[in-house]
Amino acid sequence: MNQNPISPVLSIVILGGIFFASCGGNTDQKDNSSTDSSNKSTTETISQNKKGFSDVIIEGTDQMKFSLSTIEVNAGDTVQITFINSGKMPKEAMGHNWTLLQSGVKLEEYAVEAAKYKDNQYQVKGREKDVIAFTQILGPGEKEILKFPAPIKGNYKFICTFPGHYGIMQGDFIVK
Ligand SMILES: [Cu+2]
Repeated sequence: MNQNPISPVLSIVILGGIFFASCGGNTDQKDNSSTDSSNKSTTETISQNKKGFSDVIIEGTDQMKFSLSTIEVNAGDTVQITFINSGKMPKEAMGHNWTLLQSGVKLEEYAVEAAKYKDNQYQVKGREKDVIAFTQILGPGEKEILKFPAPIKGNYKFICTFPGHYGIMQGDFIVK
């Protein structure tokens, strides 16, 4: 098996995450028993931590659903997607990923083709340019953080490419 382009992208993403985490400027976290920022469940809107940064938490569930149907970010932002499989079902039966398609890519066409690529995280080999960012297929309780620059202004689609999921597991990713 050759090294496909997935690895460098994810490496950058993960390194970016570490970089950001280590540079976090929050110093007043102690002695605050009622910190609700970390356990707030984000179900409908994204939280904008600070200018230029979009922090998005999204879950995939055993009901084959994403917890968000729309994600809005600002052009020029660094986007951080924390994707969590919050279900309990086995990965083989109810695995999920979060995949952001390039604009103009036909969602159904891509998803149907992607279902043939189990050995490639259900991403189509040779169509890497059609995908802006994606997580691995996650099993129950697993989490992955992506970080990438927001694409240019426009409307995009995010989907789960696990076979049979895209019909329900899809949403709008809007760059304003
Ligand atoms: Cu799924």
